[in-house]
Amino acid sequence: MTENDTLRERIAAELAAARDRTTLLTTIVDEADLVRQHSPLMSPLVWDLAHVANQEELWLLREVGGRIPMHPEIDPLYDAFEHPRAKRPSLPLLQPDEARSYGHEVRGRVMDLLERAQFGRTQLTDGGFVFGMIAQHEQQHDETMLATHQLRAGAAVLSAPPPPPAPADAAALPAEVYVPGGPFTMGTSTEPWALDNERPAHVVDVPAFYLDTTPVTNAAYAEFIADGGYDDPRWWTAEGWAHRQRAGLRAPLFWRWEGEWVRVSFGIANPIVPNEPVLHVCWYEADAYARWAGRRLPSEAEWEKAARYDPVSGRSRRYPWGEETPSPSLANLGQRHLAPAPAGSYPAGAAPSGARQLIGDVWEWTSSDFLPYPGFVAWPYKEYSEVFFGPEYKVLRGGAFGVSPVACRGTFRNWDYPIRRQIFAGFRTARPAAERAL
Ligand code: AVJ
Ligand code: FE
Repeated sequence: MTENDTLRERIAAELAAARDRTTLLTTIVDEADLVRQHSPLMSPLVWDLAHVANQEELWLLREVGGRIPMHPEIDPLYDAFEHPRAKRPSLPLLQPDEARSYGHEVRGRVMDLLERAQFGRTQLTDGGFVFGMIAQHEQQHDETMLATHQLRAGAAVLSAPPPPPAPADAAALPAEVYVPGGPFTMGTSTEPWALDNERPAHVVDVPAFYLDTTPVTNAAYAEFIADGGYDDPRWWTAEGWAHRQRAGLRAPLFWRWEGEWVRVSFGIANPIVPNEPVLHVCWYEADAYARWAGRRLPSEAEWEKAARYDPVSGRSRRYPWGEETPSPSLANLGQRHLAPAPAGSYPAGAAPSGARQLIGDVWEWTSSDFLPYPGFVAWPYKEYSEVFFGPEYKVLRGGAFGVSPVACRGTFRNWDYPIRRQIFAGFRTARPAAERAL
């Protein structure tokens, strides 16, 4: 097999995996549920269904294949910048069967195109980039649709085996790990499917710090609540406190008090699992918890150094464990499970520092604003990253159980408003290591 054939197979497999997930998430509910808006924060599922097809048509059939638009009149309906999510249900959207056949038709033509594709004739196809971008895009919407499922009221429809129990050494792990100070390489210039905001590779000097070995657990977070953390403005920034008051926050989203804390997960209520990483907290809550704990959130650079820096070689790895693509023994990704694994899971996926679960389980809020790296170039479109850069968005790292491996790596950057809680976000805390004796 030629190198091009190997790439072709990989692309076909990633596109098929994304479509399998999209199909599952959009056939397991009835038509009424597909067109309904389950939360003003989310699009109706039928919008995501046609939007992924429309993006695939735009980038692969039109940009790469030079084809004319299949249905130019629907383009504005599926342009995320034309209509906010809350307004999408009132648009003349394609009906579920129309959206499915549009997606099917686009995919059929893409497979024909892929058959004959010559990679690297243009920057867009070099290394299969734009095909990888479209597979990642569909998987990102599969995660968004999973969040819509979590917000959906009514009987549970999704199910998956629970994550494996914590390994034997989990309870005995040190609370924090040490990450040495000094320069490391952040971002990438070589990862073929890395998106524009992950580029270019650049050196950042990060002073020594300590980082939680695992994400903060439900039990630890419940202590913050029990200690009155939601009622003490000392722990909150001014903006965070104002938001806590306005929004009436008193526990993570989907928690309710029934004499004990109960969490609703994909339509099923259960007492919180003490050693499971906390989920569905906003940045303000994570930041307040950290201050209550006498700590702080890690910066984005600290997070990436903890996840990628190998002190032995002095180089940055693709993933905490090395170069190998994620597998079920390394990380909880890909919607194989519908919950994070217990804190301390995946010892094989640990970083050189000993930190576990940096990839998978829960997105981790960092203290950092979403900003371009030095030398950033918007590519191939400004609306992926550039229009979001600025202090309104905070960066999340590491991916969650709902994230596909194709859309997750040590350099991957996610972002959202600091008030958002419907995403699969948790966090871990850090502290500077200046006091460490040499
Ligand atoms: C990277 C998750 C913030 O959902 O807004 C999907 C991904 N961009 N379609 C988003 C995305 C365009 C994006 N996030
Ligand atoms: Fe999109």
